[in-house]
Amino acid sequence: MSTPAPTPTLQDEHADPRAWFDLGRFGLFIHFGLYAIPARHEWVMSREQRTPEDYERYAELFDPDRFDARTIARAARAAGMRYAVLTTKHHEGFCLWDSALTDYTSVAACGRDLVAEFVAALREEGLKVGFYHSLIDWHHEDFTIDRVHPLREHPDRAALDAGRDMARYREYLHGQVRELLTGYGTVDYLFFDFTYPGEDGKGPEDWDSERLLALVRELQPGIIVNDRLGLSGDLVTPEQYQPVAPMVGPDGQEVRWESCQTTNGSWGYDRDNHDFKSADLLLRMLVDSVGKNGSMLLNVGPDGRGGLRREDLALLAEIGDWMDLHGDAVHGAGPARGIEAPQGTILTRRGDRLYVHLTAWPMQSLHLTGLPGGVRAARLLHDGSEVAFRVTAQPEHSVHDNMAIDGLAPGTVTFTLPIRRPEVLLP
Ligand code: H79
Repeated sequence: MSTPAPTPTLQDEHADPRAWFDLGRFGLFIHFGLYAIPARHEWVMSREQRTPEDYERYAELFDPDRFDARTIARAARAAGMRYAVLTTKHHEGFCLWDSALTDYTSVAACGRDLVAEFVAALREEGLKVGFYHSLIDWHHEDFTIDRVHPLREHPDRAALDAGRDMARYREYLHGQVRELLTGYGTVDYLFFDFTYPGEDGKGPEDWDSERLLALVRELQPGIIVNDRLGLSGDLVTPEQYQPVAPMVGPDGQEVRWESCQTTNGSWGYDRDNHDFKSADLLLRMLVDSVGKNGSMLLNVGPDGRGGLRREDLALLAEIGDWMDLHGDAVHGAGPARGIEAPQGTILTRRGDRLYVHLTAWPMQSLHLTGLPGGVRAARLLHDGSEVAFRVTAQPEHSVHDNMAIDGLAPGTVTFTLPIRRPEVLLP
């Protein structure tokens, strides 16, 4: 078994440029692009096999008068998030910054550098700056047609593919990453998306991942980069699932990880999809990540005018209400190693404090075993009120291994919980 990674502490923040991430645990993902206009998932161009010429017309309609980076940054901050990540370019190829390498940008479309607005707003709110950047580009004329490309079933696929040159696309990709990492000050986090090797796919040779990663590290030495270049990076990003345990690399050692999650199953604005998760569920997922030494990046997809959905705003506000009272169980917290979580609970730990998240309200009492050093006090987190407990057998009595008191194992602490479920306690 590998040595457990210690829970990061505030001191680490100065020594390690990546400690902010390990402490922060919670960020906002923003998927915004032309796909907000068709408003049926960010893969619409591929799913509906739209030609670039046809799809390009959305750029003429692009004028996100309700995209307000400050509103987004404030909502993230108020939700207890510590960083935010914006799609600088998604697979459709439309760029949200003032790229000198293409006219397919928000600046050409509506005169706005949304990346610049985003970065300024984040800094104002004290949030760390994250960029998402798509390796895939369905608009670029040199990007070869593969199995997810919109032109994959085009009758003239071969002719349309002739003359495309991934070497030229690579220069474009690297050039744009250089722009993003030189033009906006410190960038703390970078999410590349994605490698899909094999038949008709693309991978590290297509991106020249080694050179690209070296460029990233040269330009932003303290940055956190994910592993979707097809090389190991600084973190892995399980997409729309919670891993069963702390994630490990090929060598069995634990790795930094972050689950990226949606509020309704779609990343980009999906107008008719109202299948939203509850704030309860999202908070349980967040706490689940922390309890497994991970983080959570929660996505919202602004609409065709750039406004946040009413449902997303309400979720962020409700999450923020909980985080205001319970943030200590998330920020700077980590797994409670070696302590078994009773059914219906998720455990997190920060220093000598154990947080017991009750995902189902138990019948009056809760039994915890194997608490190192016993228990000094137990309180509800939201109001500081004490919770009665008794130690059924002290750990030092555990030599009486086969003695069970009240039917419980030695060393069990029994907490007597208020009969009435406090309104705001639980995720
Ligand atoms: O930006 C969001 C999504 O649009 C993007 N990543 C998040 C953050 C994403 N969508 N899907 N995926 C990443 C993985 C997709 C995998 C599949 Fe396929 C696409 C399965 C089938 C089609 C590519 C081709 C991988 C396997 C076959």
